Amino acid sequence: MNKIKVIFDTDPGVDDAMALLFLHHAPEIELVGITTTLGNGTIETTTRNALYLAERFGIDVPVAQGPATPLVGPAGEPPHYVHGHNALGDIALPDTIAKTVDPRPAHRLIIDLVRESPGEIAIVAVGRMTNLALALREDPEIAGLVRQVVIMGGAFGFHGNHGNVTPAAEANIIGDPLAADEVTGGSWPITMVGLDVTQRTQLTTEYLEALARDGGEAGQFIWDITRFYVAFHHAAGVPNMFVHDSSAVAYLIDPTLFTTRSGAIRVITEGMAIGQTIQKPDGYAFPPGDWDNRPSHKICTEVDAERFKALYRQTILRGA
Ligand SMILES: [Ca+2]
Repeated sequence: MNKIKVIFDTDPGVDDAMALLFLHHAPEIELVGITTTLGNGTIETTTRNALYLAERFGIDVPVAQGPATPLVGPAGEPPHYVHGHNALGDIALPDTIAKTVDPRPAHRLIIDLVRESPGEIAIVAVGRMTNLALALREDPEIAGLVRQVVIMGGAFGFHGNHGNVTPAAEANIIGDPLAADEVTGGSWPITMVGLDVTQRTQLTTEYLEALARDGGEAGQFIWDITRFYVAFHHAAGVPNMFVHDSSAVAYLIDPTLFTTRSGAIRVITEGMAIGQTIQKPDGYAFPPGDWDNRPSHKICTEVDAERFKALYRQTILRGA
C-alpha cells in the first residue's frame, strides 16, 4: 500500500494530540513533518507540546515552529479554560525534552517537504492557517504540488453550527482570518472539516474509558489529557466531548465517512462577523461578486459519527 505522506500543522492542544496519535497509528499514513501554530497555547507552548508528543510516542519527524502572531494583529490570550495552562489538560510534563526544533520556520519546512515529494503530500491543518498562508506567499507553486489539504476549521451553518468563539466564527479561522481567506483562495485541493461535522461527533465517558482500558499507552494518555477538556464541555452544558481535529484525519483516511459540498470559499476579515466562513455552492448563479474567480473547494456537511468513532478506536488500538 502506498502510504499518504502527511504534514501535520497543529497547535497542540488536547484534540490536536488525539489527532496526532490517530495519524501516528493509522496504517494508511506516513507522517513526514509537524509544523506548529499558536492557538491553544502560545507558540512556545504548542511547539514544546509537539516536541514532547513526538518524543514520547516515537514520532521521528522534524518539528518546525510557526510565528508568534497571526498575519495581522496580536496573538491574543490562549484559551486556558479549554485546554489547560499547558494546553495538554494540565497533565504533568517533563522539565526537559531531548528532541529539538527544526531550524527552519514552519512554512519553509512545508515548502521543502512538498517540493521533495511533489504530488504526494497531504497537509492536515488543525490550527490557524498562518503557516499555510506564509508557505503560499513564499512559493505559490506548491499549491499545484500537494496531494490535498484537509483543514479543521470554519462553520457553514449545517446542523445549526455557525461558530464557537462568536456566533459567526470558529476558533481556528478567527485566529487568523486573513490567512484563512488567502489559503482558501489558493488552487490547492482543499476540504474544510468544520463545526458542521466536528460537533456531530461526540465521545462519551464510556468510550474514553474503553479506550484507556484497551488502547495501551496512547489510550491511557488520551484519557489523561481529556479530563480537563471534558470538564470544560460539561461546564458548557455539553454532555460529551467534541472530536474536532481528529475529524480532519478521519476525512483523509476515509472520505466516505463524510458528505461534502463544493464551491468557492471566502472568509470575513473584518467587522463583527470577522472569521465567518461562507461558501458559494457550485452551480448557484449570483450577480458578479467576491466569490468569483476563486477555486472551488469542498466543505463537509454530514458525518457518519458511529463509523468514525469505530475507526478512531480501531486505529488507536493498533498501537496497544
Ligand atoms: Ca487544533
